[in-house]
Formats: sequence, C-alpha cells, structure tokens
Amino acid sequence: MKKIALVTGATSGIGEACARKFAEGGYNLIITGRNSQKLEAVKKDLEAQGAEVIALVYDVRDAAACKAAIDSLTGQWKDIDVLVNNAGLALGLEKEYEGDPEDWNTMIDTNIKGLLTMTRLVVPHMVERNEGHVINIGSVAGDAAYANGNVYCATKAAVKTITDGLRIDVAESAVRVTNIKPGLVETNFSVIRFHGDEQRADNVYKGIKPLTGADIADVAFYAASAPKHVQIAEVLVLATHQGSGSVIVRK
Ligand code: NDP
Ligand code: 8X3
Repeated sequence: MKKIALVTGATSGIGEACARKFAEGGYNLIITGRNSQKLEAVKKDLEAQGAEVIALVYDVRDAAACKAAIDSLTGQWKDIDVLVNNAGLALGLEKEYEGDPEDWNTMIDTNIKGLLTMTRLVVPHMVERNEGHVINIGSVAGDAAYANGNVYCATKAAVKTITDGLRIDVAESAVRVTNIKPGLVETNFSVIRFHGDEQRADNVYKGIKPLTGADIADVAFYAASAPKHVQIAEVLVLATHQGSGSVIVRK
C-alpha cells in the first residue's frame, strides 16, 4: 500500500511542489488549501501522475474546519505518514511601530496557530502507530529578524521552537520531526506579502537566482526518505548568493 502525505497549502508554491514531489515518489496525497479551483487542478495533475488524491478545502485558521477535515478521512487515509505543515504567509514589510495589526493577526493565526492545530489533530495517531513524520516549513526569517520583517520573523521563530518542542515530545516514539528553513524562494509569497503589488514582488527576486518550490520539495522528500533511524532535524536552504535573511548579493 502506498504511503500517505498530507500537505497544507498545496495550491501554490512550496506546498504544490511538495505534493508533486511526493506523488512522483510514490505517495498518495491529501492536499489542502482555500482556493478550491486551484486545489482541484492540482488534484487532477497528481492523479495523472498515478497518485490517489483527496482534496480538502478549508482555512487552517478555522480549528473546527481543520478538525472536520481530518475527521472526514476514513480507512487507510487516516494513517498519514507525512504531514507537511506548509500553509503560511507574510503580510506587509513595514516597521514594527507602523505595521497593520490585522496583518499581524493573520500571520500569527495562520503560521503559528494553524500549524499547531494541524499538528494536534494528526500527530496523536502517528504516536499511536509509532510511525510518521512531521515536516514544518519554517524560514531563515525565524533565525534572526531582518529589517521590517518583525512579526513574520517572529512567527517563523515560533515555528522553530514549536518544531523543536514537538521533536522532544515524540522522542520516545519513532515519529520524526523536521524544520525546513528556506531563504528566498520565488512563489506567490511576495505578491501576497505586498497585497497584490506584482511589480514590488518581482523586485524581491531581481539580480539573484532564487530558489524554487521544487528545490524545497526535494529537501522535504529527502528528509522523509532517509532511513528510519535518521532524523533530519533542521535544514537551512539559501539561494547561492544569499548569505543570510538580510544579506542578498544582487548582480
Ligand atoms: P505561496 O503564497 O505560493 O503559497 C502559500 C500557500 O499557503 C498557498 O497554497 C495558500 O493556499 C496556503 N495558505 C495561506 N493561508 C492559508 C490559510 N489560512 N489556510 C489554508 N491555506 C493557506 O507561498 P510559498 O509557497 O512561498 O509559502 C509556503 C510556506 O513557505 C509559507 O509557510 C511561507 O512562510 C514559507 N516560506 C516561503 C519562503 C519564500 O521565499 N517563498 C521562504 C521561507 C519560507 P490558499 O491561498 O489556497 O489557501
Ligand atoms: C520567506 C523568506 O527572506 O522573505 O520566509 O523571510 S524571507
């Protein structure tokens, strides 16, 4: 029987690339996101790759909807082997004392609370089965704050701590826990961050070859494919001309 990976935020970018990579690697997929049309399109593509796919449309900020989605799984689909907690976003790039509290709430509710909700729903059955792998998509932004990144950086620092905490708490079991911390990845991320300003978003990737979602998916799949006694705890993945979250050499 094929293994099962659940990827949150599979309608775009890193999540979509992870879903494709795991399908290519022989997994069946549970994919989630809010954009039902895009999710359906990804589902069709994955099915064409030979995977069986369940698409669940919900917002990770809605704890009741998360629970209903997981409760809707039956039979073998309950036995999730890999949970990729990817759904997340940045909103705004402003000084902390000038930021929009609504943007802060959305980031905190999605990047921290949504990830925690999914973890709380999925991990107990992994521990019960003594098998499973949680892959959280953190960020280089969680290692150190950069100018105007304040709250987004804080959410990714929280992802690091929450991931470390989970790793400690499941250490008695064979469940593995990984934090992947990407640097600059060209996805829809910056368009969302700048509230739809595509030109400003394009400038983020000017003069440097950024990472792609597929680059990060390769790392996630590698971590999931390592021998059972090997736990890839944390991986920082930067673009080659990126020295840190705030040092980017553009040519
Ligand atoms: P995209 O904007 O391309 O994708 C974000 C995904 O998250 C979409 O599928 C979106 O789906 C989903 N999502 C956002 N909010 C919610 C929500 N409330 N409920 C459910 N799904 C949601 O960006 P990326 O692929 O770049 O981002 C993926 C993750 O990678 C994020 O956690 C981000 O912080 C992290 N990251 C990104 C980096 C980058 O440079 N791009 C670098 C480091 C980390 P939908 O809109 O359908 O709900
Ligand atoms: C997303 C990458 O560099 O904008 O986490 O923080 S960055």
